[in-house]
Amino acid sequence: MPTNLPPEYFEADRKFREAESTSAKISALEELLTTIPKHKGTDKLRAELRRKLSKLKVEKQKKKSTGKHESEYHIEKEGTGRVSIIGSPNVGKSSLLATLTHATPKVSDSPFTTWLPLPGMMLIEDVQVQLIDTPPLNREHMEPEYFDILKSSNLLLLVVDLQATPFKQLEESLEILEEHKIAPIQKTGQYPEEKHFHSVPIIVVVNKDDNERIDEDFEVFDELLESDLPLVPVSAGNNRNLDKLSKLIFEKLDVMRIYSKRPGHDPDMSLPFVLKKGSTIDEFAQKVHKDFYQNLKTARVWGTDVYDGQMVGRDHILHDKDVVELHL
Ligand SMILES: Nc1nc2c(ncn2[C@@H]2O[C@H](COP(=O)(O)OP(=O)(O)OP(=O)(O)O)[C@@H](O)[C@H]2O)c(=O)[nH]1
Ligand SMILES: [Mg+2]
Repeated sequence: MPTNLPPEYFEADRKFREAESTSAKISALEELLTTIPKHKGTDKLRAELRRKLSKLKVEKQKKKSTGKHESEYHIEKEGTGRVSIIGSPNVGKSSLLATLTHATPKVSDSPFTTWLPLPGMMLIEDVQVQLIDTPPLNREHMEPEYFDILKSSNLLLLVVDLQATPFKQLEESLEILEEHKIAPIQKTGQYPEEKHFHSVPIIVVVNKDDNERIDEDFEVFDELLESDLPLVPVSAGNNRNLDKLSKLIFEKLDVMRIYSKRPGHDPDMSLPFVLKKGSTIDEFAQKVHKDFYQNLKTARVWGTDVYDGQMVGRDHILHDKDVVELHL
């Protein structure tokens, strides 16, 4: 790789590698090409990127003409994690998506309003999370692809309605999931191992806890339920406890944010690299650029369990909000 590439190149390169959809990859690659100075030393790199670009454009064209992704259940992954909102009819799933994202799902008093999944992006601190509203869980009309969305999710928000029949709704929802071999990760031990359940973390969102008077109903629900699953009371209608829910979502995604710093510069605090909790310098370097990964000599870290700018090795375990400077 040419050594005299400007900082914008690395920023654009990272956007490209984080892009999930073909269209996002194409626009990131086009931007990346504009950041490379035109001279002999960059000829090879520019040619390689142009080849990649035309391959992606052909891919996009093919998808269009074969209609491979026409299914309305096909939703491209975006952001750091995918969180699906599920539950019985009318519990407030779509209302929750509407309050937490810019998406505008249809909300109504009558059950079975939502027929297709709808995504929205939710910003939790500085991390973008994909939230998907789904049709109500029931036994009559469920598309098999519905369960594929759940299985591709990093977390499920199982919504119940505190003002209706929350016990029954929770029980039924978990039963339907079980019938489709999906088990809460928190309860994996309680499901037969040989049946190969797909396990996914679940948060039970107890919706329509609109005011202090109803808080008591939540307390009773919580006490009687004695569940291993984390519960959070919210009101999508009155915007209650949404911060608490966001925090819990972030926690359950099990990720951490790492900010990169170039030697002699301030750290870039605008856009974190998002890594699985417990990742090391090695894994961070891999995410930043393959050159760093291959040629890394040392790294300096500011943050948890280190003194400012401490030199660390490849196997140093990072923590949420650490700042890292990689040295080749
Ligand atoms: N009181 C109260 N009503 C709510 C709250 N959240 C949603 N609702 C109402 O509950 C009804 C159902 O809301 P939706 O968001 O459409 O519910 P849903 O789970 O998406 O329904 P389906 O798509 O039919 O499964 C609507 O009348 C909402 O206005 C809440 O926090 N408090
Ligand atoms: Mg709905």
